[in-house]
Amino acid sequence: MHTDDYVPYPEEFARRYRAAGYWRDETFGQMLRDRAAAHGDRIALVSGGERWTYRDLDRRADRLAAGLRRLGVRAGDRVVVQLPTTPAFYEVCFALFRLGALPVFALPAHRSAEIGYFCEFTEAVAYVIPDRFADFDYRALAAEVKVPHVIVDGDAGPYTSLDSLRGDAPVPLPAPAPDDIAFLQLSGGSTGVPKLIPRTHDDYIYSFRASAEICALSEDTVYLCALPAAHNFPMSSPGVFGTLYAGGRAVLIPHGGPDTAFPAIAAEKVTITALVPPLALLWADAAARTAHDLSSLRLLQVGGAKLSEEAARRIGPALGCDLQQVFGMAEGLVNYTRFDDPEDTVVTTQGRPISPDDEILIVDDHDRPVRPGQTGHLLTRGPYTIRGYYRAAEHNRVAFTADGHYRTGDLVRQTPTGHLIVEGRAKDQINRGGEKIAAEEVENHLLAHPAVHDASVVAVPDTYLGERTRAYIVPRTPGTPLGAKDLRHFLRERGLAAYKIPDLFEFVEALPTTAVGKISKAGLRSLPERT
Ligand code: OOB
Repeated sequence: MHTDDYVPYPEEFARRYRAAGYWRDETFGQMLRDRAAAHGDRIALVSGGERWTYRDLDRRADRLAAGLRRLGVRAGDRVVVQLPTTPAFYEVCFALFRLGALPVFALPAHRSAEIGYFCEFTEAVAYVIPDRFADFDYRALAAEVKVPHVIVDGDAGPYTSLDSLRGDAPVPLPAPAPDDIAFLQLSGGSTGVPKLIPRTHDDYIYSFRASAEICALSEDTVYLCALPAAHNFPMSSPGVFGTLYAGGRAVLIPHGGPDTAFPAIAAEKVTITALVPPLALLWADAAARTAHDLSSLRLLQVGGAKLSEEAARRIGPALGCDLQQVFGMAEGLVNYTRFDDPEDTVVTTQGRPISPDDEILIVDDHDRPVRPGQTGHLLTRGPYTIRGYYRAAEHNRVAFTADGHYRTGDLVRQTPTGHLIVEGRAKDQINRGGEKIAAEEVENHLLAHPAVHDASVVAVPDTYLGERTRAYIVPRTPGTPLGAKDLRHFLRERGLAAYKIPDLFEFVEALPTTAVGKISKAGLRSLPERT
């Protein structure tokens, strides 16, 4: 890949991370090869009636890599992958990893606005989709996107079927280097267009290997992937990749609701899973009424958004297992509460970093360290935190400090034990039950409506989701009949993912401004709700 595309770790840091044993020259392709050699007959992935052993997954990855190569996919190429949580998701990942091509991880909820952007921005050579998922036909979405190849898991219609690429005999392929970029992950972001996160084999494998150790994963682990597979949390914290690293078994389900998850836990004797807070609360309530045996569950990880202390105290006992809080980000840094933490620490903090070499700085608005225990902006640098976004030189100058610390946009304080407590957020983002929405992205789409003069999008508290989205709209001509319904329809027509469409709309004559004339989001957040 072109070196202008990403910011490599400085050589002195890379040397240090290797010397410390974090980076062990492992690659995804070799990792799967080694696991298949060590326990080829053990089950790696379970989904509905399908059960793939480590050997199945290894062979399938080889064959699909050969098929993709025949199609023209080469090392360094980008391929947008928008698959639900199925074995095919991992088959495609490992095939691309073996080729040295880069998956660009899209979420099933993304629509033409996001997918069109990913394909164009990364100059993707292919786009991989299911035929249908959750009452949506992804082939219709593909028709709106410009990309050389569309590959469909299932009924391909006019496109290339994944099946047609699965029959090739494996071909020898040059292995990617451990410090090569392995894939592009999506940032929650706070900018007009989503930013992409380049992760290397070295850094990512370290993050889930160390996570697997912290969570005590082993060959006996049965991990339930209840969140969308493409999300960083169920992918690597320790997630499905950490489970495969440990030789365990991953159970894949299409949705994380109790109706789907509880039978899967009972049938497969699931030992660990990861949830966002609203889902964890739903499970805790449903557990009281379920006939399914959940007693195999030992650890419930909750992260992606702030879990209240009250909820944290309730969840473990309700599900009869340990709770672990996880505060992570696709850019890198992940914090966990530990098994030997006192209960108060587990319910009141969001954990401490994975690595002794995760550098944590908590600073004021002028980048000066705050006093110990005070709240400030979290900056971080370390062996699995990126040094820059993909093809974003300009944005990188504001998102990173001159010496390479990532500005997380989170407001935190640190306890004397090194645990972090998330106190809020400085970035202009809505965290809707773990799904991140950049206010500016939604505002730009709203401003494209001919009858909208101005628009501002803010988070408002919500008892179930934690936060939801409210849009303030200044119509172009006061009194024009412009309603929430029109704007929702307009955003859907523009191909915006449903979770980004504001929950509430307020029509106002003007937006409050700050002393220097900028729109005051704080002013908007404090306005009383009228609808
Ligand atoms: C995870 O990753 P992203 O990239 O979707 O979102 C990262 C952001 C953080 O900067 C923070 O604002 C928020 O999500 N967040 C939390 C949190 N975990 C994430 N805020 C409060 N409490 C928490 N426990 O969300 C993610 C990635 C890996 C593991 C877990 C979560």
